[in-house]
Amino acid sequence: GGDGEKPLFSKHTKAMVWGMQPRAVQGMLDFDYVCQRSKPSVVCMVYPFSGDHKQKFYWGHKEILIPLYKSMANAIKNHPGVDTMINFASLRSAYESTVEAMQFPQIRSITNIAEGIPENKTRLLNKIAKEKNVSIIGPATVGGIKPGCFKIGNTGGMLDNILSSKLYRPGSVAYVSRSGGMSNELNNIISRNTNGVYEGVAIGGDRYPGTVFIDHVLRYQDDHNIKMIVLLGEVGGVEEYEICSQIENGRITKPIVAWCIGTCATMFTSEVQFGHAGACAQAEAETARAKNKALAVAGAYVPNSFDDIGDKIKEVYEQLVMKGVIIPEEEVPPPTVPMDYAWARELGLIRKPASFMTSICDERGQELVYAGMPITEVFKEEMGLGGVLSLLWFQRRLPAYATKFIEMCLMITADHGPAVSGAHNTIVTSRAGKDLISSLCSGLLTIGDRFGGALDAAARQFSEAHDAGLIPMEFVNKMRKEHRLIMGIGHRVKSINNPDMRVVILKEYAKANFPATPLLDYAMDVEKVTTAKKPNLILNVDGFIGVAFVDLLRNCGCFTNEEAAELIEIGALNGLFVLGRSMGFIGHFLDQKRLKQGLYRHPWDDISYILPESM
Ligand code: Q5B
Repeated sequence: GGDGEKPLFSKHTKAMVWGMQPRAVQGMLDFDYVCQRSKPSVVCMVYPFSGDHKQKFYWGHKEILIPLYKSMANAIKNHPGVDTMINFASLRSAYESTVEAMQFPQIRSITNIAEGIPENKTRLLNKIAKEKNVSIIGPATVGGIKPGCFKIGNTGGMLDNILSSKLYRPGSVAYVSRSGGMSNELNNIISRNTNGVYEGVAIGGDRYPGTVFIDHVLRYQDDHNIKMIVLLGEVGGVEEYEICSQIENGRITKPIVAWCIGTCATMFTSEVQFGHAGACAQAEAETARAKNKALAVAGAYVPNSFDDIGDKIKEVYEQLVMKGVIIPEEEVPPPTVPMDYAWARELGLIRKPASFMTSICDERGQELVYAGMPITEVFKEEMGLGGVLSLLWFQRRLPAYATKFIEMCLMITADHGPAVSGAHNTIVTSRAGKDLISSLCSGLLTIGDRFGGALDAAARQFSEAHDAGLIPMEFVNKMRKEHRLIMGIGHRVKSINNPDMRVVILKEYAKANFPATPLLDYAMDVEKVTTAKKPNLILNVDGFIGVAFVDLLRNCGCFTNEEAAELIEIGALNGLFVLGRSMGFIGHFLDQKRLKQGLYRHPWDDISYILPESM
C-alpha cells in the first residue's frame, strides 16, 4: 500500500459491477486468480432490468456464484465491504447510476466505461465526486489495472496479454494515460524494459475526465512501492503543465518519463481533432510539441519520439536499479488459469469428438444451407417444396420430374376425410380440448401398417418379390401361405369398381415421366391377381407411392441400388404420407375449433358390451 491514505485499489478491493457484463466479470476474476488473490474482487453485480439472482462464474477450476441485484441499495446493504464500482452503464444511464452510487459513503472509486456521456453531466458528476471525495476514472475509458491487486473490467485485454505483460505481479513503474488502447501498449513496453507495471490508469478521452493526470501522478508519488512514473499525454488540454509545475515545485520527486502523442498535428495546416473528444489543440500551448518541450524543461525524461519511449523507460529504470532504488525480484510463475473451452477450440488447442453428426443442414454461416445448397440458391432455382424435401431427405438435387412427383404425393395424401383413423383421432383429441400439436400428434400416432404407414413395407415386399423373380401369382400365394398381408394392397372403400382417383393421377404421371417403371408394372400385375379374388384388394395409395418411389430411386440416376434400398430400409417413404397427411390433420384440428365442437363421447348404442356372465 501507499504511505498516505488507503490506496485506491489493493488485493482486498471489493467491487460491484453495474451492468450485465459476464465476460468482463470473468476477465476480472481470471486476473484475480492469476494474481493469487485470496478472494474474487467482484462481489456483486447490479442490474435494474433483471430480478435478484446469482450468476455462475469460474474461480480457477471451480464454479462460484456471484449475486446480481436489481437494486443498488440492496447490493450495498448486503456487501458493506464494497468500495469500488465498475460502471458499464450506457451513456444514457451512466449519470444516474454514478449519482446513485455516490449516495453511499462506502463507495470511494467509480469507473465509468461509457463513451458519449454529455459533458454537462460529466461535469456535474465531477462536482459531486469532489464534494464526496470519490475518485472517478473515466468516462470513455477501459479503466486501469493494478498488478497483483485489481483489474478494472476489460483493461489489459485477454489473459494471454496479462501473462505476457506480467501483469499478475507488481513491478515498480506506474503509468497514467488517456487512452485504453495506449495503456495496453504501455503495459507491453513497461514489461519489456523494466521489472513491470505497479499500476496503470487510463483516465479516458473525454474533455472532462473524472480524475486527471495529476491526481494519479500524485497518488503514485505518495506510494512508496512506485519508483518511477510514466505519463502518456496527448495533444489538447493543459493538464500536463500541472505536472510540470509540481515537478518544478518539488512535490513530484520521482522520475517521470513523459510523452505527449499527437506531435504530427503540427504537420497539418488546419486544426486536427484526434479520436478523443479532448484531443484537439485550441492554442499553441495545447500542442503535443509544446507540452513535450515544457515537460523536458521541468525535468521529466522526454524521449525524441514515441518510438523511443521504451528506451527512455529502460534508461531511467536501469539507473534506479544501479542506485539500488529498485531491487528486481526473482520471477515466480503464476498459477495456471484454465482456458475457456470455446476459446481453446477457436485457437485450435483442443479437440473433442462431437456428440452429434449432421449432414443435411448447416445454419451456422451467414446463410442457411440445405444439403450444400444456400437457401437463396434454392429460391433462385425455384426448387419448390419437392426440391427442398429432396435436399433434406435424400441429400440430392433430384430432377424436376421427381420433385414434382414428390409434391404430387404430398398433395394427394394431404387428406382423405374425417372418417379415416388418423383424422378421427385428431378430431377426438381436438374436441377433448387439446392444442394443435397434441391433436396433430394424436393423428400421426395412428399412422401404421393398416393406415397410411404401409409405404415402406410395400416397397420392400414388392421389390424383394420382383428382384427374386417371383411371378405375381407366386408372390400372392407365397404371402398367403405365410399368413402375411401384402402391404399396399386393399382398401376399405376403394375397389376396382370404385377406383381411387389419387392412384389414377399418380399412375398417369409416373408412366409419362419416369425413365422406367418396372416395379410399378409388377405391382399392377399383382393387383390383377388380388382383385380377381376380391375387388377391394387394389394397389392402394400407400402401395402405389411405395412401389413408384422405388422405381424413381432406382432409375433417376441419382442413387446406387444400395442407396435406394437404404432409403426404404430407414423408412423414408412413410415420411411422405406423414408429411402430407399432417396438412389434413392440422386442417381437421382447426376445423373442429372453428366449429366449436364440444367433447366427443362415443354413443353407447354403437358399442357392443360383451362382458363375461356374472359369476
Ligand atoms: N386381405 C387396408 O382391409 C386394409 C389384404 C388381404 C392380402 C392384403 C387391408 C390391409 C394392407 C395394409 C395397407 C394401407 C386394412 C391402406 C390407407 C390410406 C387411406 C385410408 C382410407 C387414406 C383394408 C378382407 C379379406 C381377408 C383378408 C384379405 C385384405 N387385405 N389379403 N393382402 N393386403 N392392407 N394399408 O377392407 O379370406 O376374407 O379372410 O391391411 O396397405 O390406409 O382412405 O381409408 O388415404 O387415408 O378391412 O387410403 O387391406 O379387409 O381385413 O377385412 O380383409 O381380404 O385377408 O381375406 P379390409 P379385411 P379373407 S390405404
